[in-house]
Amino acid sequence: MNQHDLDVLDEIQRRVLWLATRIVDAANHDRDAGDGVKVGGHQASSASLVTAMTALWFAHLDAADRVSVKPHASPVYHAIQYLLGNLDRSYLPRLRARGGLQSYPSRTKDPDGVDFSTGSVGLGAAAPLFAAATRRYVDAHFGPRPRSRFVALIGDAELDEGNIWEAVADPATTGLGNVMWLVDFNRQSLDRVVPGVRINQWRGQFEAAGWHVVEVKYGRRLAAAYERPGGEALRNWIDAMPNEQYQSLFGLAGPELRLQFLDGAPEAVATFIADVPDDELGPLVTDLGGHDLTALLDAYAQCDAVTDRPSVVFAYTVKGWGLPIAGNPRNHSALLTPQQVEALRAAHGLTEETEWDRLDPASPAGIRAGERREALARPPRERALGVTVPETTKVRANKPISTQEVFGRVLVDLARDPELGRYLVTTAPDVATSTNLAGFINKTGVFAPTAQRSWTEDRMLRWTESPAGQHIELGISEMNLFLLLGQLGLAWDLSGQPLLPVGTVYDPFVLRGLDAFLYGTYSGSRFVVAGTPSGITLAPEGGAHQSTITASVGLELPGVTFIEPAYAVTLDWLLCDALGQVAGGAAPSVTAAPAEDGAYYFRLSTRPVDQAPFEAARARLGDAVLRRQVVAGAYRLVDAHQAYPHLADAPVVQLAASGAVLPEVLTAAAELADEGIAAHVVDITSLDRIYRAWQRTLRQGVRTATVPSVPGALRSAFDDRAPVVTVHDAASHAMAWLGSALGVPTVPLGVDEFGQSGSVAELYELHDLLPGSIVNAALAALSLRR
Ligand SMILES: Cc1ncc(C[n+]2csc(CCOP(=O)(O)OP(=O)(O)O)c2C)c(N)n1
Ligand SMILES: [Mg+2]
Repeated sequence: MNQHDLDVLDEIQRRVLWLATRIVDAANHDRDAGDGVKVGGHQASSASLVTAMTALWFAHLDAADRVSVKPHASPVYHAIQYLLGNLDRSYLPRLRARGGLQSYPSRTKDPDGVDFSTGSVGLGAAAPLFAAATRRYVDAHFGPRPRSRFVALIGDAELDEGNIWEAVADPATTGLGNVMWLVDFNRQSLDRVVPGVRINQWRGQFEAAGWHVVEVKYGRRLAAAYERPGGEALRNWIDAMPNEQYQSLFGLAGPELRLQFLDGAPEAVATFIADVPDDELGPLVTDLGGHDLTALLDAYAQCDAVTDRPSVVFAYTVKGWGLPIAGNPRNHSALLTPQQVEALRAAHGLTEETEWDRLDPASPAGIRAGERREALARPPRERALGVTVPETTKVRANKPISTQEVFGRVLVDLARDPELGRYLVTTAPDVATSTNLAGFINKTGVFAPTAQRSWTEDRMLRWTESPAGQHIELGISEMNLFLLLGQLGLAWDLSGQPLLPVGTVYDPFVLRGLDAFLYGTYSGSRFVVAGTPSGITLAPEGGAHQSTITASVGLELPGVTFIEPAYAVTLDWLLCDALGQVAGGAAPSVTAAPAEDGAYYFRLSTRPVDQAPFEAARARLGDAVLRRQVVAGAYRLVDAHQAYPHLADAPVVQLAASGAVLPEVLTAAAELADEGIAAHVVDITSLDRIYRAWQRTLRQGVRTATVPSVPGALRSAFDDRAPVVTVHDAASHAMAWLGSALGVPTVPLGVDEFGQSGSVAELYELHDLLPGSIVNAALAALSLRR
């Protein structure tokens, strides 16, 4: 790049630094919400990345590239989008304001085309890696897209997060030559200067995982000094100096700085810098490569040249670069004072009238911005998959069968659909076979970028690895599972190809990947995940494998629809409906609610369950009505008055349950009938949907000051006068709200302690889930009537 172009970029980066700083300043000093809560923002963290980001957007990226921006650099991103002309000026004073710019980059809420949401440190680094893995899959199956580079701009302390190393280590992410991570190596985290010199350890870790590592350590001034006779000593000393000592230099000047710099240094260093005047010493020894445009552009080019593995650039930077708080160990959340902002404004040649201006379109910098805006413009992407997911598959169950087994069979059946099957992609963290994906894998094969020879013959499981495979196998990392699912579910946007992603995981370990699960759904991703097996019903497996709080998690997660079917046909209908929603509403969904956006979490079991009671309900209600109710979240499996006409005037109780415990509930209903009590049995297929239906009517009532009605999803399955017993192989709390919704006494039964090994019957006894306990709970519920 010639000097003229460098000068133009330098002018742009100075404006970016000003705008990013002022955006945070305005949020804190130009607005007053009057609630006493600090607004905050990160001027120092932003300044640290100004040079690297200016170089990317104004000299390196293409329209097809996708970038994840470190959470605390969101002001820099918005400043750049503003200068490019992609963000309206009215947003600039509205960082952290409602409807304004989000504190951290958000795909779904920011107005200027954020590629990856970030905020929970570590996840934003890994996301582009899995997006690149997704692209590799998409290219292999649907033909190559225009080449994209997947870039992550990450803080150095983010490397402390374990999920980073899980992502780097997984074979599914190896060899991705279109990935570049840029580590903003400012040697500071939130609280402190990162102790010691970590770079060598990190370099080793990346290289061991097969990554290409680049260091951008020195700026031009330092590099030139090293070339002078004796410069070697200076270089060795700066390289060896602990971070803490180096950082302490930023606050110093003059002889004081010289003294601190030389503390512990060999004589040769003192001699070498003896002729550097005091006022030049600071700028010299703090001249780092992460603020040198040429050094950075050169590093980016080096990464482009390495196409067979991911690259990571360690860019040495200054936290607070160009600001009076530069390098201060306490600068993470520090804000410039209004006086400091004023001085900065003047130093950048701006006034209060011109401070928010874009670059003059007639100036070289403005012309550059205009050219880059055009070069980076993206074509619109199609979100929906143009296929129809059937309402039901051909899977039949004539004998007792578990939901986990049905899940596997439904997937195999859908994979046979010539139109739909090719969009299905499954993934699991080393639990594909134990979660019943073997049938799907036998049918479609395992994905590998190049065909792999199979060394063993297994007639039960054909583990054929090739670019045509539709299952992506991961190592045991539930974080990676949810990160990959999240990116597969965004392939429509980031890779121009909608997919139907399906993941499986042991239900207890959903919690292990929970932050990445949240990350995916917060980013607006759509996928299906099955947590299986679940609860204490996987009895002999014991307490370490028994999930009890996952139902509550599924119920409460925004952007996730939690589904827990008990019978084969209900699972078939619900899974087809969910995939239809993922496909983009192409399925004739029967949910009364507006189209759902997000993920579908199926909590399943390995317990074989007799299907006859469901067939009886089906005969009674008919498929059309029944399917609508099943998908809406609840249906009456047994209507006591129809099953036992002689109990027409008997006391009525309702037993509500989800999943594996339904056989005990049915037995309890029969025993209650023997005692002269009419017990309806309600199978709750989606606790989440009926909860939301209830909430919707309540909120409607609250907002319009009207009397809320009982929502349809509840009315068709429940009696709003009879007391309720809820029965769940999960924490009793998850269903306990039903009594409130219906306005009746409720006795919630569930698992509120850690489990242990045993048979299903033994454990159900231990946790009061056997029919006898359910009968007693029903009597208790009846006695609570007023
Ligand atoms: C998972 C998570 N834990 C903690 C935080 C709070 N936090 C925000 S930034 C930060 C330090 C980040 O340091 P670094 O990555 O080096 O960023 P920079 O120095 O560039 O600001 C911490 C602990 C967070 N955002 N996410
Ligand atoms: Mg840092």
